Amino acid sequence: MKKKWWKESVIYQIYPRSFKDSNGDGIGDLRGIIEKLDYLQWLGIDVIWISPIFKSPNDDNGYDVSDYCDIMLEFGNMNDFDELLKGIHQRGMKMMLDLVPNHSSDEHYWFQESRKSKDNPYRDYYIWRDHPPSNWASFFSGSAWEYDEVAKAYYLHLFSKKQPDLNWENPKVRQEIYDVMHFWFKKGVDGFRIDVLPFISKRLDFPNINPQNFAQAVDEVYANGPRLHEFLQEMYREVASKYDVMTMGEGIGVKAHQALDYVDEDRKELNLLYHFEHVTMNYGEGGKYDPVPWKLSTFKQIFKDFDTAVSNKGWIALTLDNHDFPRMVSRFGNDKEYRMESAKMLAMLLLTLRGCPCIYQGSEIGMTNVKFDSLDEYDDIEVKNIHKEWKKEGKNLKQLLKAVQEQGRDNARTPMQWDNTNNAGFTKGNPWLPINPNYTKINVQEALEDNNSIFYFYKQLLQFRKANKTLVYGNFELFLADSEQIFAYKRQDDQGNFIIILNFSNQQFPIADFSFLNNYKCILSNYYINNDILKEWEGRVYVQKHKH
Ligand code: ISL
Ligand code: CA
Repeated sequence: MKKKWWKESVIYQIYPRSFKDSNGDGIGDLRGIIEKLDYLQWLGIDVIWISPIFKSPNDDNGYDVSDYCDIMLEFGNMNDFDELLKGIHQRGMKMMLDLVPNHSSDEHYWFQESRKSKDNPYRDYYIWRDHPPSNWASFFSGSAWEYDEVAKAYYLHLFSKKQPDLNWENPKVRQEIYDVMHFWFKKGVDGFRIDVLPFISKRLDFPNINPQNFAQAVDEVYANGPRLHEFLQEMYREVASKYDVMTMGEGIGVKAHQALDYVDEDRKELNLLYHFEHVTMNYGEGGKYDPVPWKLSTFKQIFKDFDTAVSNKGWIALTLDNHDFPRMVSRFGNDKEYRMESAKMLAMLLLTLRGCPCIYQGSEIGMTNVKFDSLDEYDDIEVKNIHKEWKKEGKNLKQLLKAVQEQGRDNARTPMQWDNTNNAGFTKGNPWLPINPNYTKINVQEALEDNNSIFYFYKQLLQFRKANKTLVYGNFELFLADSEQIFAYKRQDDQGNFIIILNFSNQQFPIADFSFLNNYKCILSNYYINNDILKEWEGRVYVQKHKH
């Protein structure tokens, strides 16, 4: 297995709007991030991935870019950016930006021109049709085809109406995006996370989808289009190959058997695939806001399948949550009686699997989901649109509120909880989204003062992973695949041999007859006591005793 700096990296994701506000306008910003760089260095992460910071009208909080080479007004300016990048590098860390190549904002100059007339040079930058050629649906409710009064035609938008899809068939569009990448790489940026990458190549026959099964439409119609890999190879050739950088594609709609095509070292496309089937595995028939219970066996199988798929030839990213999903401790742990234990146990999972772990801001202090009392309090465009839709259709809004509380994206977007002063020390003004009321107990200051905190457990695990490269490069072997309570696996190479066992439940579990633990000793746990009973949400790392 080839060794690379990016394979050994642990990534920390910042959602800048919610990280730290430096000027009291209630919105996090670049200078806020600068204030917290020592904190991130102290935690021990390697790469900071920052969700989009580019100029944007914020219909989808920056995932609608109106100028790819300028900074969002609310976040600061290019001087702030340069200082931030320098500050990150000075501390031995790297910076990964978030590229959104599938769509721009409708306020982007390209779209403003494009809609003007059929012979405008920018017309073909987007996907226009005289009539909607299909029933494609948008992620954010309604049709994916929108009539534009100015253009007198329909344009495609897989996300909001203010996020028209770019036309990657047009070589000029591809060149524009490559130029953007060059612009930031020349400044010294170390990589890109690439938003909804599997969507950039469209099926031009626009086949109708089954409106009852959106997930299927995503996997089988929207993602992995016919020219996708051609575009990725071009992107590598034209841009990434010229720098020492990392590229991480958000793998929406990518199944395990397709994963290697994205990251096979010989194919020269991407470095990492950010897969996330396990965070959408609880979508029910009605999709995201119709959740069904999830099973540990399925969860484990997904990790196993992706690991097996890329094995020694490619690399993946590892995630348990991000700005689009509920908080990991609320979702996969127990954020009530066992918040501390389960948050630590999940950290152990994240930091001992093969791939690049992505820690989402706040996970390192065990931040939890939030419950707003009414749908009107939610800010997310996805919720606003589905709320409108359900209202119009006279559907049960109480049920929707419950689903949004459980599944909504704002769970992860409430501001970072720094201390127990007003507004959790996030802002001196009015926060753009309410603070989770549990900030008085769950905050960074508290965590730093408590030796036993989730924060210090992350720090310890990060050091442990650095010191034991087996946890980076070693093979992964799953035990007890069918267990709905225990996640156990081995990590192994010629440098070492580890077994990790994690109890995903509120019940204790006897492990005396786990024969695979013979000749192994426990070297790390989220509990103090160590015997033949795994405690509730206990996680342990075992190491092989010296061979005799
Ligand atoms: O949260 C989701 C919708 O229910 C996800 O499926 C999400 O849309 C998907 O992961 C793509 O997300 C990315 O692109 C979106 C943006 O809204 C998300 O924040 C971003 O992570 C459009 O740019
Ligand atoms: Ca601000």
